[in-house]
Formats: sequence, structure tokens, C-alpha cells
Amino acid sequence: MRHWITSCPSSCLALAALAGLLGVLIARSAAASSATLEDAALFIETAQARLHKLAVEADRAAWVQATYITDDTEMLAASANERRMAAAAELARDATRFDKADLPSELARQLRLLKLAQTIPAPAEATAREELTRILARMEGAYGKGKWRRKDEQGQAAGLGLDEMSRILRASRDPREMLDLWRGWRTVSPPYRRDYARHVELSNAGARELGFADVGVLWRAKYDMPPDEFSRDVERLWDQVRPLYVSLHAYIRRKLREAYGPDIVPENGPIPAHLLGNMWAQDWSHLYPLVAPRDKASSRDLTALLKAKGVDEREMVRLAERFFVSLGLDPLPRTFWERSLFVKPRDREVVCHASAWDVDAADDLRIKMCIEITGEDFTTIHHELGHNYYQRAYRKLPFLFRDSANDGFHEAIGDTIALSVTPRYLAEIGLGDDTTRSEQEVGQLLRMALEKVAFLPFGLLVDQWRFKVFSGEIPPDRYNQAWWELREKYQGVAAPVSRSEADFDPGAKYHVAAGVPYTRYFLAHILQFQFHRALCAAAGQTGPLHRCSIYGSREAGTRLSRMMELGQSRPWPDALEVLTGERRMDATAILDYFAPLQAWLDEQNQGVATGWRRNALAPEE
Ligand code: X8Z
Ligand code: ZN
Repeated sequence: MRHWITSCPSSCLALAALAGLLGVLIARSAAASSATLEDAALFIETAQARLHKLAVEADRAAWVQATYITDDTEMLAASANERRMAAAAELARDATRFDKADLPSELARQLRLLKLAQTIPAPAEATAREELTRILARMEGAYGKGKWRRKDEQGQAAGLGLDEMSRILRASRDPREMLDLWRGWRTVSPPYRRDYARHVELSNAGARELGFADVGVLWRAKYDMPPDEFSRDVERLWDQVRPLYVSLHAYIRRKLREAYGPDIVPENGPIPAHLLGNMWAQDWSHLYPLVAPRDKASSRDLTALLKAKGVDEREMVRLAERFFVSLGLDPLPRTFWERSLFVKPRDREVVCHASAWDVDAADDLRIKMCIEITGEDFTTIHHELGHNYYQRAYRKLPFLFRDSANDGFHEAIGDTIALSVTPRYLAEIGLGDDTTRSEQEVGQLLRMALEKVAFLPFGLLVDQWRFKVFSGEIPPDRYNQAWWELREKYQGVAAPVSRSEADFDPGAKYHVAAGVPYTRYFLAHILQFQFHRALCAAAGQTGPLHRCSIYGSREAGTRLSRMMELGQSRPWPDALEVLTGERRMDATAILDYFAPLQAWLDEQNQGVATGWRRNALAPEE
């Protein structure tokens, strides 16, 4: 049922009987001084059956909406989601009746998870709830359909979607063109700025009804520790990796300054956000040809290898599946190949942002992705299949346990596998030959760091912004300004032109428009290296982490499966321990992985400014 990316949407007609039963139960437990074990067990069993049914209906509607955006599918998805949210909110409120009961740990955990299950909690009042679900469907639809009307030399306007714009952006080396694209995509989000502010009010009301101060507190409560302790843990991880990021930032800024000149790139200020080859400056890997070390350039360009071999979209997915199968996991079901969306349809609007779905919790696994034949998408396919394999591993558990240990785990599995897509592995499966000389490894590590290390502060800041928005610390009239303060503080990136509160730049990111939490990706970028280190050890590999591939290792596969099969049934440190023997998330693995690069960057950065100060270059008008 849950699909990984959008929050789960939902129906409830034939459930009157269950609701009646529930009413009796609740009346009984309220009358009693403490809820009985049988009451709680029956309550949970009934709740799970009800939620399961509604989730399947909501996900089917959401699938149709995301793969065929029309006003009608948007309405159908919104109303199915509304039914699910109504039930989830009602059950979460009812569950509080058992708060004081002394229950076995498994049952107590299920009750707690029931209260935490909603990402965007709906208020009890029906019109407010309907308004919220309509806003959510509208924002995701608007993002998915978003077009920038670019005027050509003759003044004719052609509508460009995000995919086309991203394709041009990543290859462009023309600052004017990059700036146009950067600005162009940001014309899509201001129309739903007011919707966003209203969704904050409505979902906060839902969170308060459940006993949380706001939605951000609810999100942070999902980590098996007090919300403040979790915030400190995240800061600790960021402190561990920040020096590596700052080194990378300094090196890239110098290279960009050499390429585009001192008028565009400051010596010691933030990097203008349009120059990094990605619409949000979250993945810098497309800069590689511009910044590669001259003498140590890596020969491995996965895009070129895939194209040279004539590998198509479906074969890319087959190759990724083959990796999972080599670990001892089952092939994907026939329906996966029939129902997934791999290629962007020409005749309709779809939400291209990649996602993985588990529609019925039986075996209806799917991915939805507008695949392009690139190394980046090859990695994303592994990412999505990681979700599908996790969903399959926990599908036998009770409904409320069918999720990852924490949301970072879900995001980390496929990426962990993709870390094993090494030159040696590619040669093994007939894609290219492994002729990498050891001195070229710095090039490879730099390419990887442009993807993984560059992402870290972005992964962190999206929810730093949302937490403050939900708490009211950032009111609607400071949405955009506060966004750029955080972009600068964490990423050392600045808007290339001045921005105002008429803009809504956070909304130009999918997860903000679609209400999907983002800290999960920060955690995943730390965890995937921790998982990789443990699985490499299980596979008996002793060399440097960046050379390790667990391809074909049944031992690694067994370790991974044992962890994934736990789902959300235990606090995440237990699951982490099963896989790694460690109980804390720890960034030393990512630092180990990139240690040779850190040493090389230190050499390169000698005499070069590191860090950034504000307003080193005033944005042009
Ligand atoms: O949204 C995703 C996945 C689906 S869960 C494609 N990612 C984040 C993003 O695109 O912003 C993966 C990396 C970060
Ligand atoms: Zn994902």
C-alpha cells in the first residue's frame, strides 16, 4: 500500500459495521477505569483492517492521478485520500484512550504508530479536511503539470516541463541560459503559495488534535526518541560531515570561478544557485566534466557506457533487478513489468518525479519514473527498487509495522546497492571494461562526492525550513527570505537574482509541493555508507570502501533481508544493529569512503578561500 514518495492517500462505505463495533469498543473502554488488553487488541486489529482497505483504494486512485493528471483524476484521488485521512485521524484520536493502559510492547507500539501514521494529519472537521485534501492534490498536480513558457527568438512561447528544463540545464555552460531556466522553473510555484500557507494551518490543526504542538513536532516524533533528541542527533551527523562538504564547496567554487569569471562567482561568498547543473543545486554530478582533475580524470561515464551498449529503459530496470537477485532476493513479479511506468507518455501529463509503489501489500509492486538513459537515472532505478524490495520484505507483518525502521532506512536501501555499482561490477556485467588506474580513483570519488556529499546540506535544510514554517517561526510573509537564509547557511548557495515574497522558491521542490518529509534523504545519505560498510564486511571484502561491490554475495543479502523483514516492528536502533552491529547512525563510514578525496581536496584547496560570507557578490537585478 504505501508508496514511497507521496504520503499515503484513502474509502469507507462498507465500513459502517466496523465503525459501529469500534463505537461499542470505545464506549466500553471509556467506561472502564483502564482499557483492557482485549479491547486494545481488538481495536488495533479492526483499525488495521480498515486502514489497509482504505489505503489500497487511495493508492489506486493516486496511481491513476499521478500517471494521468486531469481535473477528474485529481478529484478522485483527493476524495479517496480524504476518506483514508478521515479514518486515520479518527483512529489516531481514538487510540489515545489506551494511553494509560499497561499493554504488551508490541501492542503499545502499534497504538503509538497509529498516532504517528499520518504525514499530513487531517483535522476532524469535515469541511476543513476536504479543503486540505483538495489543496494537496492541487499542489501536486500543479507541480507535475508545471510548464515554463520560454520565448524563442521570434517571440513564440513554447511550454517546457521540468524534465526538458533539467536536461538543458545539466548540459548548459551558458550562464544566461542557466539563469533563464532557473528562473523559469520558479514561475510554477507562486500560484500555490497561498494554498501552501493554508495547508500549514489545516494540517497543524490536525496535529494539535492528536496532541502534537505542530506538524513538524509530529514528524520528528517518528524516530523512537524525543523530538529534541532527534534534532540534536541530526546536528551531530551534520557536524561530522560538514568539513568534507566545505572542502568540496571551496574546490567547486574555484573551478566555477575559473569557468565563468569573478563577476559571476565570488571568491569567498556563496555559489550562485543556477550554475550547479541541477534545478535545486542538490546534485552537482553534471559538473564533473568541468571540474574533473586534469591528470586524474576517471574514464567511467555511465551514461556513455549505457548509450554505447544500446541499453534501453526496461533493460536498465532489468539490470538493477539482477543485482538484487544476485543477493538471493526473488525476481520482481510479472505485474511489476506490466503495471510500472518507465517512460514518459507523450499524450498525457504525469508526475515524473520517481516513486516506488506497493499497491496491495500482496505483490503489486511498481515504479513510476520517466527514465532517461543516464547514469543518474540508473542510480535512481536502484533507489526505487530498494523501496520495492523493502516493501516486499515486510509485507507479512501487521499493517502498522509495514514500513521501514525509520524513513531514512527506506531511502537508503537502493542507494546502498548503487554504491556497489563500481567499475569492476560494470565490467562483470559487460558494461565497459575496468581499466581504472588507481590514480584515476580520485576522479571517480569526486564524481561520487558531487552526487552524495553535495546533497547533504540540501537534505538537511528543506525540513529545517518546514519545521520553522509549521511552528510559526517562519510566517508566510517570510517564506522566501527564510528559505534563502537556510540555503546560504547550510549549502553556501545564493539566489542568482534578487527574490521577493512574490516568489515561492521552496514550492519549486517536489517534496514541498507534495508534502513529503525530506530529512529522510539526509539520513539516507549517511546510512547508505554505514550499510555499505557493514555489507562489504559481511561479503568478506577488506579493501577500500569505494572499491567494494557486494554483487553476488548471499551473505550480504541475508543480512540485508533480516533487517528489512523487521519492518517497523522494532525501534530503529534494533534494526540498525541487525545490519551493522551498531546502534547509532554514524557518519564515519561516509568519511572513510571519501578519505582519499578529502586528502586530495586539502591539497587542491591550499591557499584557496574556504567557507562563505554573506553578500560577497550582490545579486544582479
Ligand atoms: O525523491 C527522491 C527519490 C524518490 S523517494 C527519487 N529523492 C530525493 C530528490 O529527488 O530530491 C532521491 C534523492 C533525494
Ligand atoms: Zn526514495
